[in-house]
Amino acid sequence: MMAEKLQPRSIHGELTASGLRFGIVVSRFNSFITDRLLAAALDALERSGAASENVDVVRVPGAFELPLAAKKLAGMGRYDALIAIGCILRGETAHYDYVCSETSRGLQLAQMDTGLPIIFCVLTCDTLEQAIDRAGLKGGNKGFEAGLAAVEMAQLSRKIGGVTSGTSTSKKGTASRKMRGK
Ligand code: INI
Repeated sequence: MMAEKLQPRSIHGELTASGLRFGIVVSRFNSFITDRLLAAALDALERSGAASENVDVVRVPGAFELPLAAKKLAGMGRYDALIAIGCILRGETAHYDYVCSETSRGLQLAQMDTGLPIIFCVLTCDTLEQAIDRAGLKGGNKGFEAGLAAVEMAQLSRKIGGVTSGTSTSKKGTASRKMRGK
């Protein structure tokens, strides 16, 4: 039977970035792709109303280094959301699998440990063509999607922030400062 009268409250994050602070960690490896993802992420933040002085870009050598840099940025308590940008392309050895799994695991751990949204904008592709398709060609641009996801999660965290475990940056970020009226 379908419920007919129940109309639950909808809780979601608005796509409004005004006054929010973002950190973007970008890997230099496969920069042909990551630069395009970064440009699209910045475009999404700008179009959502983010200000230049509230967006920082941090470069790391490769995707494997994204988690540590993201966790350190989260610990600064400056940001409302982070975006991790990378591109991992399959080679002839198992190296790809290690970099993929540790990068995704590390970013998720950093997000869960700190309570700060960390958007996963790491392409994991078999071929360069697949990556190009997702960095501005047939598959759109995953960087733009990541920028919007960062805004939405930053706003959602304002609403459902609450208590987080570990070194919660949500207690220190712009959103909570605003909630405390500071
Ligand atoms: N890093 C990437 O970001 N993408 C890759 O495709 C890649 N491959 O294939 O090797 C890659 N390797 C480097 C790795 O991320 C580290 O920077 C390196 O191992 C030093 O820790």
